[in-house]
Amino acid sequence: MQAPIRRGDEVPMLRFRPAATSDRGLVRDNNEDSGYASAGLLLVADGVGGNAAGEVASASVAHVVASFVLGSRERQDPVALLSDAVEFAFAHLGDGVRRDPARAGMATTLTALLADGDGFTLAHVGDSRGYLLRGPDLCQLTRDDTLVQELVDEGRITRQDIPTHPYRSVVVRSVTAGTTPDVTIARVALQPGDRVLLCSDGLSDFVPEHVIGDLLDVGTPTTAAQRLVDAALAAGGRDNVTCIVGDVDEGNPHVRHNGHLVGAHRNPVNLIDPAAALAQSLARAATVG
Ligand SMILES: [Mn+2]
Repeated sequence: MQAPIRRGDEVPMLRFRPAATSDRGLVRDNNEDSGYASAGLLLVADGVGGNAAGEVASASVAHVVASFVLGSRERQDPVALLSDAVEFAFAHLGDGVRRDPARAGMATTLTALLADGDGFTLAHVGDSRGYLLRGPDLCQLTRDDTLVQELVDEGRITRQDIPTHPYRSVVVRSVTAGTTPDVTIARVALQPGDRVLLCSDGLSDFVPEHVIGDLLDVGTPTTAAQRLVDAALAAGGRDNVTCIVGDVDEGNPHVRHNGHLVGAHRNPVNLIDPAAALAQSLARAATVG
């Protein structure tokens, strides 16, 4: 990776030119993915759980993280901001289960990329993915929290075995009500001209990586996100699919607008308690230096 970008008088702030597209797909009855894209935050969440709880998990976690970022002040520690957001999101899912026990076991992946003006911070848990396209080269920023990835790491299977492995869909970590989330948070060095993609497994399970790279390399963030979703649908659309694309660009990421909401996140009925999430984010911003 590159050396971290330092902010000084001569170093401009960096932000995203964001785009977001989500589709229910051709087989599923509802869309349990949620997405968010703004100048300061890109996010994808893929929920699971019966009785519409998958929608509630992904939408509520997306809302909590976006609220914490929108409510934060400049120059707050981005690692602390994201870890506090994830911790509250997990507690918030617990509240959601107490309000409706039919939601027990609901969970979601989370992949979020924050631009704070000085640089970029990634938070990741589950099997959604982050990719970086720099020039012609596509690299994966995230490591899948899946059983098959662990088997690859242990040398027991190869990457080529993953698409046909019987346990390929087993996710070993996620943001689950009632468990402590084991989330990876790391600084990521990005530079102007980079393009990043956050996607749910509805893309990466069905569209080969070299095709993802080719489609990501063309057009605006909006057209690239739409073409990637279209490719997942053309491959059968067997899962909900969400693609969040951001071009890294000079500018201020601390813009107070709502950004693009897609998937389950678009429907307020999926949020456990939007007022509680906002109040918690403002209370945090008031107390954190
Ligand atoms: Mn999925």
